[in-house]
Amino acid sequence: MQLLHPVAHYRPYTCASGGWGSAYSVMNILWREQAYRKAPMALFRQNKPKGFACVSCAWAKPGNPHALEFCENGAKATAWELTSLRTGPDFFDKHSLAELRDWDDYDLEQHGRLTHPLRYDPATDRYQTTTWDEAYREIGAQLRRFKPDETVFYASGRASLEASFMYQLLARAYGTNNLPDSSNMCHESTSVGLQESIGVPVGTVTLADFEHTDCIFFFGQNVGSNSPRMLHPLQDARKRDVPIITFNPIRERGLERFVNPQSPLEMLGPKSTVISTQYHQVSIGGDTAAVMGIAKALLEMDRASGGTVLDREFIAEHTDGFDTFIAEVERHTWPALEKRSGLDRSALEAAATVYARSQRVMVIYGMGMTQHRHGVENVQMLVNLLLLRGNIGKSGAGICPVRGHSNVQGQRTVGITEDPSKVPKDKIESLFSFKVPERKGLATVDACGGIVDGSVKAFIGLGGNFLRAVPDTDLMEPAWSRLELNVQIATKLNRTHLVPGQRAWLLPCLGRIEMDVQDGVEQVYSTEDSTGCIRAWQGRSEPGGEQLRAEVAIIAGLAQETLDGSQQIPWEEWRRDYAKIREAIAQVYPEIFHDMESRMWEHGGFHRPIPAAQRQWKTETGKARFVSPRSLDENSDVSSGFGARDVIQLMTLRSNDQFNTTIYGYDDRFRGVNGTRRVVFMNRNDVVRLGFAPGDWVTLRTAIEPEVLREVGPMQIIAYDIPVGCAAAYYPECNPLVPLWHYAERSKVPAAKSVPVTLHQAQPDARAQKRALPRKDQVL
Ligand SMILES: Nc1nc2c(c(=O)[nH]1)N[C@H]1C(S)=C(S)[C@@H](COP(=O)(O)OP(=O)(O)OC[C@H]3O[C@@H](n4cnc5c(=O)[nH]c(N)nc54)[C@H](O)[C@@H]3O)O[C@H]1N2
Ligand SMILES: Nc1nc2c(c(=O)[nH]1)N[C@H]1C(S)=C(S)[C@@H](COP(=O)(O)OP(=O)(O)OC[C@H]3O[C@@H](n4cnc5c(=O)[nH]c(N)nc54)[C@H](O)[C@@H]3O)O[C@H]1N2
Ligand SMILES: [Mo]
Repeated sequence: MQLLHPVAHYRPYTCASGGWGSAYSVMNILWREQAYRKAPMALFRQNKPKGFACVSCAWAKPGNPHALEFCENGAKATAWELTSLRTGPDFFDKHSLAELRDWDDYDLEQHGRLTHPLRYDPATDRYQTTTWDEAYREIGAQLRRFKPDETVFYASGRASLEASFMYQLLARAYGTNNLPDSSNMCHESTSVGLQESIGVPVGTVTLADFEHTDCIFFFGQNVGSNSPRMLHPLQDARKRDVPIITFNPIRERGLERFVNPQSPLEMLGPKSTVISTQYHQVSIGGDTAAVMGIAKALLEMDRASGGTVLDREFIAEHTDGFDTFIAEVERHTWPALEKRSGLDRSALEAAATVYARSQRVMVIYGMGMTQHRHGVENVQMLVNLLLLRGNIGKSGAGICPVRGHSNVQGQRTVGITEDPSKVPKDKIESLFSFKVPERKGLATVDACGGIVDGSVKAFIGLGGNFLRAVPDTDLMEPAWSRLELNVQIATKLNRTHLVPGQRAWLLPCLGRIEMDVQDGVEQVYSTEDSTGCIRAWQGRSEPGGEQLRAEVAIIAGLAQETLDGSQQIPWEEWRRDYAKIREAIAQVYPEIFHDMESRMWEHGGFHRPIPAAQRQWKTETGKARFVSPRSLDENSDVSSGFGARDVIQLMTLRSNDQFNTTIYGYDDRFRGVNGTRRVVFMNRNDVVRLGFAPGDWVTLRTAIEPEVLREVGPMQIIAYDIPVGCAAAYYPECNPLVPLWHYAERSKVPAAKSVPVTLHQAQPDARAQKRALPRKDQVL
């Protein structure tokens, strides 16, 4: 258990991403998880036909896989799931929840897989073993007591299409659209922004486009840590001399250089591939200004060249809003754009020059764009850039949001959404004989609001670590403990399970790597990746325990005890044969899933139709739309009145050693940090200006809404290559700093990438001080 906070060991990392560091890191976790028996075999089947879909990120899996089609972090996720360590009944006999609440995230999950269905016993403050039948019966009885809208059905983005489809049907047949999911904290800005701009809620790029593109823009996504398999198509593109232009406040190693750890030639040779040909360290939240600057430069070039730079034909035939957008571009002066983006005019002109001479451009982006108050506008600004030269709806071009969880996009496709207007109501009603509730349900921040004000009384979690992943966690925990019912379907113990509310059940499930046998028949499942590709998979490893049940089985079990049976939903038949669930999915969504049973096994799976990729715009006006941002200033409506001069913008992000709230270790190799996550990365000038020195211990305080104290610390300052006025620290440790109301307008994605904070001196603990490293190690 790590209660004390050791001193940051900081030494800039000089190697490329991938390479030996990556290979070593994989060996290390296999050893620590004692997963060296099962995991190596499993890794051969990862992302392969008749194998399993990696449980880490949602990046596309090629139809022709490499011999080893996994990355460092995919291997960690596999080892994490196939660990031989177990959190069994004896563990809970030993530890009360009050005690476990003092443990770090790392230590909680490090004890391995949950093994038995558990029920919380308030008298002993412990989880006790129960039977599945008893759990279903009692949870069902509890759920029937609540009004349907008092219950929330959360999903975290890993469950298969089959389990997700059943889950949303359970919620709706129960009587509520309260179906928040992790997407509400992630790419909902994409779903809202792209839907309005180009008429689809998802990206238009597929893996094949990487082979034809002649220019790639990268905004706010850390490919080296969070979707490393994408480094392969990027490396291939670079070998064709395709320029990659990156916008990120910090120099992420995966975006700089890469050595393919699966290529002996590259591993032994001296050379790495340069990924980004231009690297622009934009200020946090400055992307809209940066893209506006590129658009301004393009406009100037267009005028100088007599109108050859913008694709006027495409604009006239396919878009609307162009004139208003151009007026907006002209309204902003260069000095204003430079100030807000933190970039020189010449840098933006350099990006524009490459863009203007490229014929097939794609834009890739991640949380650095969506998790802002202007998250939706950020996404739409990227679309504006593409539309200027007709870069949507042709091969090698398009918009490419990099989704997070491995099936998060698919969950939405099969109905996990709080908005009933997004599901085929008539089909569901006629097929399953119940009325889809009309009232809009709660998405994530609204669900949090309901938990705080007491209107939400029961919470079911299909995976995830809700209480740790949401904003304002210090406010949320006490509210959460007032829940009357807390049911979590999970693979490992996490913080959300430790705040039980009045009644709690913890239901352990199979992971997707594991064989799923129902009544003697091995089942297969399907997922949709970040490029809209739908594929079949099969878990092949031995299940981690005899008591574990498949998510499909658990949902069927709960449904049968909760619903009154008046619906025509064949839960038991579905549980026995997942092909029957797919049949139902295809009946509800025939355009996407027709003939699914055969197509999902085809070479590399099949793609859902994406009209925008064919230049069919399913928008309000039937055109692709230029949407002008209302302001360049992200927090214009948030007063940072107190101590404005001392306020810096904090982005909360992931290390290379975590999957969301799952912490694999305390190192962030690419950023050069070892042994701790209690650090804040800052520009040296800010450190000095604010009266601190690198290595100092500080507390961070949120600099908005002064009447509420939100703070996290102590953390150690690392002087880092990051723009002035910007800082970075790790999620989820910093979540108490993000106010619940501080979210993207229209998508309600928490603005986790732009939290105004101030710094305050803090005391390190004595043990940490003794281990303090020489100053020169801690500074850049
Ligand atoms: N190994 C691993 N893989 C993962 C995950 C994981 O935790 N670990 N999580 C999964 C999930 S759910 C998701 S959503 C994705 C997340 O993957 P990413 O989208 O890469 O998410 P973050 O790590 O939060 O980092 C976002 C990047 O945005 C940059 N950034 C922050 N603010 C700004 C800004 O204002 N402008 C610009 N241009 N850049 C900015 C940061 O410097 C950082 O490089 O990864 C998925 N894959
Ligand atoms: N400040 C800040 N907050 C953020 C973010 C940020 O960048 N900054 N990012 C946001 C984003 S993008 C996301 S997606 C959310 C993530 O939020 P969540 O999806 O809720 O969180 P995870 O950490 O992915 O959930 C991990 C848990 O899932 C369970 N689990 C793992 N595999 C399985 C499985 O196969 N089945 C089941 N049933 N359970 C399983 C395990 O018990 C594990 O402890 O966090 C968001 N919160
Ligand atoms: Mo995510």
